[in-house]
Amino acid sequence: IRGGQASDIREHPWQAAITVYLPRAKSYNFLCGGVLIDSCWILSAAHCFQERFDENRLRVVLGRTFRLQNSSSEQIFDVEKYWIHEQYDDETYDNDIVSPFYSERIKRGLVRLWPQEQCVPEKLAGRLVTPNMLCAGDTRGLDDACKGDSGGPLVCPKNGRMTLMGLISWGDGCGKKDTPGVYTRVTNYTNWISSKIRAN
Ligand code: 4AZ
Repeated sequence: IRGGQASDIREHPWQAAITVYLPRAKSYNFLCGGVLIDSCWILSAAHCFQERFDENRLRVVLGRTFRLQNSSSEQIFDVEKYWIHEQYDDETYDNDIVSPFYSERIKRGLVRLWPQEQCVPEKLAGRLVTPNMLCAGDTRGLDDACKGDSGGPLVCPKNGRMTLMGLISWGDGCGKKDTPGVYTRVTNYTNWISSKIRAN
């Protein structure tokens, strides 16, 4: 998160950290964010899994405020299986390297949804924007998602509940004025998500 504020996992208990075992380091390393959407079901960004990691190398951590600090509220889960969307297109993820410079503590940022007519390549270094994406940003250009946040949730208050609207996906840099972050438009996938859960 660029800008934003230090937060506590209890403010967004659905936040997950996905970690991958690195044999050379003999340790689990942070891979991406995720969001708990049902018991035993996490949603994240497909580009985090482009390397097609074996399931037995992956772990999901819930309930932690600090990335490397155990907590009495944490729960760690093995991953049984994951599904990358059948139409996922990795073309537009040039240099999508994983940075090791992560915040040690969970953060939150405040952004506003952008009108779709302003969510266009002209605002995003010419990169393609599809109807499966949504834009959100801080009008002050301060708070924004950034490297390492991918797969984490964008939530909006709706009828007194926080509702999942987006998954952090990409952007043109971070925290640039008049440049939004780009998120997977989760509402386009409710049928896809339900079918995966139902079938498994
Ligand atoms: C990234 O590299 C990334 N400012 C995620 C979100 C944004 C930029 C980059 C949006 O994972």
